[in-house]
Amino acid sequence: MTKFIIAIIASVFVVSCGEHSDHSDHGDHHNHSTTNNHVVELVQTVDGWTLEMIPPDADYVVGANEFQFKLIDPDGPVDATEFDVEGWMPAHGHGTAVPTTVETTGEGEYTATVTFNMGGAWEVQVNADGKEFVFNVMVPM
Ligand SMILES: [Cu+2]
Repeated sequence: MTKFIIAIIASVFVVSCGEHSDHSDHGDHHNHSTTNNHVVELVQTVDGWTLEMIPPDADYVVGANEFQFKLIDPDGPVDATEFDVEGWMPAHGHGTAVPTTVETTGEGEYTATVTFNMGGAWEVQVNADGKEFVFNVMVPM
């Protein structure tokens, strides 16, 4: 007997920005990285500084989300004097209700807790000594 194994790889990118479908059921709940597949450049370079954003292992949630960041320049890790992280929802023109906390763990590494207060398309904006990075994230409704 010969078995044929057919692998179907479906890449589905659903972009529903600006549209608010109000599903109250949670039948489509995934444990892993549904939203993290909405990638998005997780590594960005601005003026010679490269910032990598490491999102939480699980899906983004309405509530607290922990992000890790690694900042380097051509010489290695950069400990910025100022490392500011903000959540911003462009469609509605608002930030987070709860201020974002940032911890510098040294060696160019930072941890930020961003508390999204609603589902939808958000930006995680990072200002590292005046260099501005923007990462797009999709928080499930
Ligand atoms: Cu909003």
